[in-house]
Amino acid sequence: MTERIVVVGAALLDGGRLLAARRSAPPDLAGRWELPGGKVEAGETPEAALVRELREELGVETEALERIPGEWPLRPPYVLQVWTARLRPGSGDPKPLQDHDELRWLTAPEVWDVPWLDQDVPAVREASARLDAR
Ligand code: 9L3
Ligand code: MG
Repeated sequence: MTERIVVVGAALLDGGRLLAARRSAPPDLAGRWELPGGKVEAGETPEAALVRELREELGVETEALERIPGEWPLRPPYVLQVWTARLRPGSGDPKPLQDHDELRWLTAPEVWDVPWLDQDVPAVREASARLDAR
């Protein structure tokens, strides 16, 4: 039996744009862009983890919308799952408070302008399809 630990990533959508966050740590991931999020804690739902992680990392209040089907391998035992999400009204703009040093809102034609983490690429492809649909 293999222990699996879920890492949630947020495809945060606003006004037809997707939020990308540039990691500042750890050194092997720094400079690459990701869907912000982090590890689901014991007893926590993935949706609750997503809301908590975006509050901690970006200082925003969000709502998880729908799971993007699929699951992508990270360094074992971690696997990445992704939900679309939106800002709650009056939440304000995301700020790179923790783990990131730059944020960018990407329109559909800009989605591949940043060097995403390899592990996030399949999920970003799925997320950008939702962007086109919005
Ligand atoms: N990770 C990969 N893609 C993502 C996220 C949120 C996380 N979109 C990887 C990076 C770390 C691990 O998962 O190796 C745990 O993430 P964090 O808790 O450092 O954000
Ligand atoms: Mg994180």
